[in-house]
Amino acid sequence: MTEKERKLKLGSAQIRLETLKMLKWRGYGHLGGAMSIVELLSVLYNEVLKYDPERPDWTDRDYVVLSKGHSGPSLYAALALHGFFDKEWLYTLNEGGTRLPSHPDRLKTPGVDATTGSLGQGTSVAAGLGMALRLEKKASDQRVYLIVGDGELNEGQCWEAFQFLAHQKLHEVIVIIDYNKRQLDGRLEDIISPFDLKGKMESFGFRVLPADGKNENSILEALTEAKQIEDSAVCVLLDTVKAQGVPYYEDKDDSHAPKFDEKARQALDEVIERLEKFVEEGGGQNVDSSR
Ligand SMILES: Cc1ncc(C[n+]2csc(CCOP(=O)(O)OP(=O)(O)O)c2C)c(N)n1
Ligand SMILES: [Mg+2]
Repeated sequence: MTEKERKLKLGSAQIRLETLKMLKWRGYGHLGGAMSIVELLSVLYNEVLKYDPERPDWTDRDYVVLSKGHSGPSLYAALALHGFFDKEWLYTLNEGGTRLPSHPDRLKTPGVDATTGSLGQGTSVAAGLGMALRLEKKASDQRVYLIVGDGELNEGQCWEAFQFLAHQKLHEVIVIIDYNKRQLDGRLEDIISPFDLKGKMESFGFRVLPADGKNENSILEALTEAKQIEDSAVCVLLDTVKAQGVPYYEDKDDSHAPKFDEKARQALDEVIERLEKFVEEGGGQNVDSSR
């Protein structure tokens, strides 16, 4: 394992750990969709994004639009771990007066670039941010990373925004689809089939880069390639599992926003214990720090 791989795996473990501790403390929450973007968040915040936690409104930063806003908890864990605010804030999730509402609010939380939660809307916000970057002719390596759910794609607004991105060849926005094959109350195939998602995005004019959303290297490779594309709209299609990393909930129908009973709490404790050990050990052995 290279030093970079170790750092990214450790980052994923930390984000998953902090998110699960927070949700377990709360007693319920959007576990499934928060878990399927953990590896993505680790790659973004450890390796890809340009940001400064001391200046969350720095205009030269990269932007993150979590359009599937219900996955706020893992974004909050990533932001806390990367210095935007104190980890203690995590234990105010969803409380009256909190700065961490269940869905992200850019006026409440340092590091949150867009207020989201009403599915579909983040796609248009990201398109606007991307166009603003282009019009302002800012640093050419600046990007907007838009994270969209596969169930969220049921919203027509996504496809309106995608048409705009493709027409404008707005490579300033990197669309990342969390293809976890499930939405709120079941499998996409049983509710509204996405059909061939890759082909669909391509037919809308996108370059589509598939990646394994459970594998940090694969995500990093796809995002690196996505950043090099400048003559087309670009989409990274992440193959993920809803609730990934939490075996008790992986691929279960009720993983979307469970309330934890005794059995679930025990299952969470097992994962938390394993992750704590992994983090204490520094994220794995046999690190080849030369690469
Ligand atoms: C406009 C709108 N309609 C309905 C909802 C309720 N809702 C919240 S999450 C969700 C399912 C989203 O599925 P997906 O995008 O696949 O999310 P993930 O699997 O990543 O959790 C729905 C219907 C909403 N937040 N906004
Ligand atoms: Mg989904």
